[in-house]
Order: sequence, then C-alpha cells, then structure tokens
Amino acid sequence: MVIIMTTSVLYPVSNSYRDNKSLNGLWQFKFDPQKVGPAEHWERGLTDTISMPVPGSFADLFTDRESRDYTGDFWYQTDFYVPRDWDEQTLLVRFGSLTHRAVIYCNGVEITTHEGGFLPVVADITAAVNAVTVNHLVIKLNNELSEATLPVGTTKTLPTGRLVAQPYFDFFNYAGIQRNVWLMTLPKQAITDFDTVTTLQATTATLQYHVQSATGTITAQLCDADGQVVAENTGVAGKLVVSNPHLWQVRHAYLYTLKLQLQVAGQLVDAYQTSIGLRTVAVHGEQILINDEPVYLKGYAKHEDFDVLGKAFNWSIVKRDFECMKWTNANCFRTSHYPYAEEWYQMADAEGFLVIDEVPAVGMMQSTQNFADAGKGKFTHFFETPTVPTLKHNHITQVNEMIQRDKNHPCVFAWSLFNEPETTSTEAATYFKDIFKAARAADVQQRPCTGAFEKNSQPDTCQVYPLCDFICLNRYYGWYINSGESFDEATVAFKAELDQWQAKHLHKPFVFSEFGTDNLVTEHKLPSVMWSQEYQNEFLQLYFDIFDEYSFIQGELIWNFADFQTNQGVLRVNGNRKGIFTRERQPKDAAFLVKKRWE
Ligand code: BDP
Repeated sequence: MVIIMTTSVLYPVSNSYRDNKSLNGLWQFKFDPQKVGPAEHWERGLTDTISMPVPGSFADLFTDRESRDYTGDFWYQTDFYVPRDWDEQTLLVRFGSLTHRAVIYCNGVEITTHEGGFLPVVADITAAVNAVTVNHLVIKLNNELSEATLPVGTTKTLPTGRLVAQPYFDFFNYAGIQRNVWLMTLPKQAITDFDTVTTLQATTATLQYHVQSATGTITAQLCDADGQVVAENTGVAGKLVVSNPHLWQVRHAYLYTLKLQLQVAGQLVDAYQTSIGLRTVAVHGEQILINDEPVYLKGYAKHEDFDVLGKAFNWSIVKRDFECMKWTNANCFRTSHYPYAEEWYQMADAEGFLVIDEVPAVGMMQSTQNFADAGKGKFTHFFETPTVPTLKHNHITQVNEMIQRDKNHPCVFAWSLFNEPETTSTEAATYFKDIFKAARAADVQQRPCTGAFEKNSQPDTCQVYPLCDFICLNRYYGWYINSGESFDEATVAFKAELDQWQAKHLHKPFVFSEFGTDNLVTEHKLPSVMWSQEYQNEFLQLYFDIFDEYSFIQGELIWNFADFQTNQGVLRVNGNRKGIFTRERQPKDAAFLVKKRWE
C-alpha cells in the first residue's frame, strides 16, 4: 500500500536543499488536571509555567508522588525564530514522538493532532509562522490509557479526583516530549518518501528503489563507504545494480549511501541521502535467512528505560546498551513493546544488529497483572468489547506508521504486531487477520511478520499463530509457574508444551522472545532461591539446554536486557528486576553465563 503524504516523515538530513535546527532544550511546562487549557486559550501561550527538559519524560524529574504519577492533560511551550534564509520553503516541526496523544499549535493556530506515543509527528507550520518576529509553539499532550488506544490500559479516578494510569502492561507509563524535536525545511518541491528492496544474484546485488516526490526527474546514486559511486539510475523507480557487493551482514555491517536528487524544469530542487544496507531476509522451513544464510538470534527484549531519564532519548544510553549487548555476543533485540527512537535503528544498522520492530500493541487482556495472569489461564473476553473497532483502527494506523518510518533500515528484519494478547477466541483471530493484512500490504520488502505469544496461546488453543511467519513465545516456566521448590516441574511442563508444538510439524522457526527471572544484585544463595542471582543462572541454563534439543528453535531473546521501571505492586521491587544488566547497565552474574553461551 502506498501512503499518500501531504508532508514527509523522513528523518531530518541537512544538505544544500535542506536545513534543520534542533528545538531540544528547556521548554515551559504546565499540568492541566482540570482540563481548562482549551477554554482558557492556553494554546496562545502558557503562563505560570515550570521548566521541563526536552527530550524528557517528566515523571522521574519530580520529587512528589502526584507529579510523578500525573495522568491527564499537560502542556509544553517553546519559542523560536525562523532563520532568515529559510523563506520560500515548507517549514516543518518534527517530533520523534509525543506520548501518548497531542495537539500542536503554532502562534495560537491548531496545526495538527496525533494519536500514539511512539512514532514521529510532523506539523507543517509554514502558514502559521512569523518570518521575523518570535513564534510560539505550544503542545497539548495527554497520557491517559484506555482500551481503545495503544498501549492498552485504563485510567482510574482516585477519591481525591486525581487520575492515575492503570496499565495492562508491565512498564511505567512515561510520557512527555521524549525524543528529539527539529525545526526543519522541506523544499516546496520535495522528495517526500522512498522505499528499497534488495535482491541478490550470483555476483551482484540489485537495489530496487521507488521514490515519492513532486513531479520531476529523480536521479539515484549508490555510493560505497569510500564515497565512490557504484551504481546510478534516473527515474522515480529503478534498479541500482552493484557488482561484487559488500553485503550488510549480521554483526558485520556494511553501509552504502543512497543519494536521491530531484530536478524540476532542469533545476536541482531537492536532495536526500541515507545509509542503506544490502541484505535479504527470508524464512525458509525452520530457518530464518539473512542473505540466504541461516541465523540464530541471540539477544534481548529491551525497553527504552533509564534512571531519571525514563524513556527520554539519550545517545549515551544507546551507545552503552550496544556496547553491553556486543560484550555478551548478542546479535539481535526486540523493541518490546513499542517502536524505539529512530536513532536506535541507526546504530543497529551500523553495528549489524537484527531488530524485531514491535508496534505498541501490548495489554490486550483486561488485567493490571497481565504478566502473572497470562501463565495462569485467565481469560477476559478482551476482543469482544465495544472498543475493539476503535482499537483496531489505531492498531492498523500505528502498524502503517511504524513500517513507513522503519522500512529502509537493514537492521529491521521482522515486524512484531503484538505482545501477549488473548488469542484463543474467533474474535481475536478475526482481529489479527486484519492487522497482519495491513502489515503485509504496507511493507514492500515483505519482511516476516510475527508477534509474541504468552502461555495461554497453546498449540491447540491459539487461533493466531498460523498468521505468523515465525512464532515468538514468551515463557516463564520456573518463574510465574513451576517455580521455587517446584522448579523440577518446569522442565517437564516446558518440554511437554514444546513436544506439542513439534507434533504440529509447522515447519516454521520459533523464537523465544521472552524468558527470565527477577533477581536482585544483593541476593546470593546456595542452594538457590527465587530472587537470587543463582536462581536466574539456573533458570537460564535450563532454558538453554532445552532450546538445544529442538531444531525449530531459532532464537533466544532474554527478558530483559536491563532492569526497568514499572507500576508499583507486590510482584515488583521498585520495578522489574529481570535484567541481565542492572538499570545502571552493569552486569549481573547471568551476564557472564550468557556471554559464554553466545561466544
Ligand atoms: C511478560 C510481558 C512483559 C513483562 C514480563 C515480566 O510481555 O512486558 O515485563 O512478562 O513479567 O508477560 O517480567
């Protein structure tokens, strides 16, 4: 499916035709618990504000509980001038994300709205800006959860009238302007989007490209890492054929630069350049193939999460996480449970990491302890509720936006379309048929589509797994069930399930997309007990041994890369402690076990 755009979500670049300026910094901020902002015309300019860093998640910056747990409307403002030489161009403000929904105003005029907190929002402010005087950019945000929006949850009103988020998912509901903000130009006649598909021949690779732009002539060049042009073509669509190509290989990335230019009436009017990796992805029988070679996935399901920062984008965290992942010899991660900031994928492209890119469809079971209930057979008729049509619309929109944003990254080799929904009803099957259909229609590369299944999704009951190209299982035998003194049961129960999957002869790869135990760095015990580091090691070893017995298991992504913040509860010790690394990114004992296995 081709998405027609009035603007462009392409990541900002600068060249002779395009310029941009970061709007990151200290913004003005105000909570609006009574939701009086629109009636009092806060869009014209905020008063009585406090300062707030952008990018930032507001929650952990405060010292009082009310502000940390604030749920409802909140407003941001920054003021800016337009550089003098930026006239005659389209002016865009581009947010990496606005969590979870936003209305954008420029100089008091509503520009656009957006639903969904983990994908870019672009506002065309050309008609609203003052060329010479100061401009006011005001954003109204809202972080309430509902069963009609992603990620799924509810919002509770306390007796005091305060709203609090009740996520049906297991991570803190961080919100705010959490990613980079750019003021940027787009030429009036511009390149607005492009897609690419690689195919491999005996000694050549062909990059088929297709550009969306204003009417004109497109030239496409592919340059190698030394800047030499290795292939060239003219036309909105065409082929760039590379002899003796350097392929983008797992953990041995090679990136070319794709340079696109637009000419109108003989004049060069726009250019766009980006890194491109030449690689193919396929699923064949029980194997996942990258460049026709089988790959076994080793790595983690992650979160965007850090002390104080919450979910705020920060290059140093990205860098440290990749260094830690490389140190353990990992080659893959899943962006559980939402698309991450775009810069994560840029680094994954450069480092040769495989990424399973996940849409924020998490919490599709009415439970605030979903993670524990999932293993115990709870069923809530989630897909039979009246909000499902609206939810489905939002889900499909976000699948489209995610694929639109990430389709040209070589690191992204699969789309994860959900995490742990109820899958045993015909309503669920109908719902997900449409989600998969949308994803397959949106991706010209036809990457494998999957989703992560919890324990209720068993071989004989799950109605959704046949839609998947490979099957991702989240399993906690030995933690939420068959744990502690019953640990011996875990092997029996786990293998019994795997035998059932095997007996189905699906000839599809299986990937363990989650498995792990909570543990505290302070806890050591011989013999092990739950929450000790020894227990985590024994649990992981048990899983590794079992994985090695089944040929259809083609990957192991541990839950979780690092400890992370969640809502409070008796099952959480200031967050989820299943990290192989601490929240500060230092290794727990298990990190050494994992490093050795993946060597
Ligand atoms: C799974 C969820 C994940 C949780 C994890 C856990 O997919 O979000 O954090 O369990 O309980 O059910 O640690």
